[in-house]
Amino acid sequence: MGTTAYLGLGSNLGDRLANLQRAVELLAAQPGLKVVRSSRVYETDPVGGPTQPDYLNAVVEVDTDLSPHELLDACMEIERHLGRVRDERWGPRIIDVDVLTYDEEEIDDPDLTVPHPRIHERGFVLVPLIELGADPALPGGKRLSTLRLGPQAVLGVRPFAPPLEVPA
Ligand code: GSY
Repeated sequence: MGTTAYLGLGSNLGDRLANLQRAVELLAAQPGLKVVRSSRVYETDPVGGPTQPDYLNAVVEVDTDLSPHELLDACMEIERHLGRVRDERWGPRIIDVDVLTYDEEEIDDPDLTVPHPRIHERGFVLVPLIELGADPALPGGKRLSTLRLGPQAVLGVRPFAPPLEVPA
């Protein structure tokens, strides 16, 4: 197809693992998008927001012909389909599908910032990206592989389940 992008998936409401798996299936059903592989699933302490349940997080690599904004729209449509209500900013959610990177592109639009501005601060994104051997450029231009991460980077990120199944 065309462009490699990494998407972050998260869920901390309902059947969290089923929500992540369903998101992968819906992504794979999108025209112009192929899910290449998934990281394993991690259980992670919630970062920010109110007191809320632990998350399950994973990162998927996709190969896509969609533009960055078309990809964002597809992610938001999947969130809506799975019943996500965008209410409290850092609050609990059935599903979150974030565009983390889109090839080497830097986009700074009101509705889409790529690379995602908080990748390098979030263990629940860093650890699955490292597992996949992905080395995207981060906000500010540094590569993930050049970061010296302290123990806090992996704190609260626990392997939970094998990689999500990627439909053929
Ligand atoms: O940014 C996505 C939603 N989110 C998460 C998440 O996915 N995982 C963890 N561990 N904490 C989070 N806080 C928010 S908001």
